[in-house]
Amino acid sequence: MQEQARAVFRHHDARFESFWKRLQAEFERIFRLFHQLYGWQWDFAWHLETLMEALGRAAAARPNHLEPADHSWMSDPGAVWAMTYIDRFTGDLAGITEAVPHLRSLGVTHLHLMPPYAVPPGPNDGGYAVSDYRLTRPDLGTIDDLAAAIRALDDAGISVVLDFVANHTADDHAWAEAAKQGDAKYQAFYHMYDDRWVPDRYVSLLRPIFPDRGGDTFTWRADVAGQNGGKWVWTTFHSFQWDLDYRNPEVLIAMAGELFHLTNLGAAIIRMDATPFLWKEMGTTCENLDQAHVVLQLFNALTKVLAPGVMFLSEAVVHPADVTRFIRQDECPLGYNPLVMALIWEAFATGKAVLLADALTRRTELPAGTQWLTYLRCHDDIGWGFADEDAERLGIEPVVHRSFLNRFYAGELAESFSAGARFQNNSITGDARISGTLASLAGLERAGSDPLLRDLAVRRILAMQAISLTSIGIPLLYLGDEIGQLNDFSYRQDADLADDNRWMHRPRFDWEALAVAEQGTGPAGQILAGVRSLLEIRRQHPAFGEGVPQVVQTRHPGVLAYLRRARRDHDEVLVVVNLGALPAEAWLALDETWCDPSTGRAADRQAPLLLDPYEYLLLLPGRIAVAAGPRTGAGAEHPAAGSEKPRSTPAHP
Ligand code: OTU
Repeated sequence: MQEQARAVFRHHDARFESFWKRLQAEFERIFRLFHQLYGWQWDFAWHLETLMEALGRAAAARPNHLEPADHSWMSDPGAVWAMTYIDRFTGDLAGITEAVPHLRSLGVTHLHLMPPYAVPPGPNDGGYAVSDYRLTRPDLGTIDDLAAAIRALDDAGISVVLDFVANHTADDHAWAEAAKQGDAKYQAFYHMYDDRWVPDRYVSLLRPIFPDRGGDTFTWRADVAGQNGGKWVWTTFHSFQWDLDYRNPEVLIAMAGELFHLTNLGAAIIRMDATPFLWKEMGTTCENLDQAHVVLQLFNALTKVLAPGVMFLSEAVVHPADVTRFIRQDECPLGYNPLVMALIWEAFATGKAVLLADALTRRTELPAGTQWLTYLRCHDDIGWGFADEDAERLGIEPVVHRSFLNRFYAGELAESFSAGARFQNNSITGDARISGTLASLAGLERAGSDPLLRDLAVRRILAMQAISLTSIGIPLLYLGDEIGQLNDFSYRQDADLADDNRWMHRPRFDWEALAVAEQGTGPAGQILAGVRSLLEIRRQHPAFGEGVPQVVQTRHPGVLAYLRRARRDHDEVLVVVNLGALPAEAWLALDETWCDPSTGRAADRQAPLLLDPYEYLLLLPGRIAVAAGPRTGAGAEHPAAGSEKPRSTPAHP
């Protein structure tokens, strides 16, 4: 076996040796996980062999320049992620390098390029309907351009994040086409049925993810050869996204092959799309099943052999306890934090810190070697994914509260500052999610040209960013938000996009607005300067790279305060944020005095801390004299934001 495998590597003996070593280290795990899923099949051993052969071939084909990465960045406070659609950012892959100066100015270390792979003509869910992982969308460039862009970004110190959409393929993927022709092997790649007998057994327990489609998870496809002139196909998302059936080992092996191929393009991180849905089992909700975790762990073990530096990111937008279960060192060491995201929005709608503070306290702990990605907006909608039981414990009725949040952010309430829209309103359950850009949802759109409202909106945006960038995990920016881009309704003119209002918050990146913002004036300039200085402070403090926040009582329901601490350098920062549009008086339960070294502004339990509307402070332990700290222009409005040098703990005078 070893000699057979060595032959695949031809003359690359050293590379073979290291591959073989990694395989030996992982094989037991691979065997166990594969056996857990398919051990009952008579041809189990043959499938395992096929999988191992694919792995060996991928390892032999892996380009030489891709070295194992080091993962110390995970606790580096300087790690910053950004995400974008290539076409909407720089037009194509070749243009990406032109964006490097802007990315650098934000300190971006990781860039998620939304799916660049081949898609069907017509609607394709922003690339999440993949026709072929080995080809790119022609308007973006070729697959070689993709590899070159990854390499160029890497040379500029920016690691690339690419998607693996494991749950489904597009309905024109070669496998789907073969299934349409009646090829039994490929019909068994998907969940497809001649009549409603099986679908109806499943459907009563399934949650419609895109209820606009009418509440059915299955789609009748007359173009699939079947006894009744078509078949019912399992389509969790859109009718053109066909769910794969991982109970079939051939599916896992085939998708592993695609994963290997895309891993060899050189991405440092693979974003695992829609992880909760990977495995279906009758009599269950078909979300978050144990086998979905096994599939991911198996992909993880295989990738450890192929590309030990590559790391998975889990995209799960479900109950917070289920979200956390995907985040493990041997599964997806990184995971989006949709709970903190949603609760930051909740906190600014209600002007109350209680739910967010509770989540930061109880729901942020993760296993060692893993980390959250914290964000305010991504390309998707905002779902109110807090746990019912958490809300109830705090005296909040969850269904009523979600309904309030939807009305608030859809701009249906008189007191709302938001210009958002409902996404996938479920008329049966009354449930909905929210679309809109950060700036539009946070009030900049509705502010119009009113200087007072504009000022409030900018403050609100920066206060939200302050929490997103300092509360937990690694920060993620949706590019365009750093210059306050507003909703874009041009998608309504494009027939392929018109029925998905998430496109309103996916505007083309406005390079002209960036050039203006660089002058530092206007809302865009203030937002950009504020975000940059928050990121700059973040970089200087190991406290933001590790551990979980410790909430500090403020005796004001609308003031959130938390402490970040690092073992490294005994670094500590206290973050205080006024969530409301009115000045607030907080009394912080602190044992010592904390202060802003640039202004000398101090907080302790002896005196109230007076905060301006949406003001945020980043305070350090100790008291210093007023004139002692550096003060720069950028920091004038938000005092802590200006200091450039790494801060050591200021001494008591
Ligand atoms: C993901 O989101 C992607 O981020 C979306 O852009 C895609 O449309 C979708 O998958 C299909 O590929 O429902 O509203 O628990 O909630 O995977 C967004 C996870 C989504 C799902 C999530 C999904």
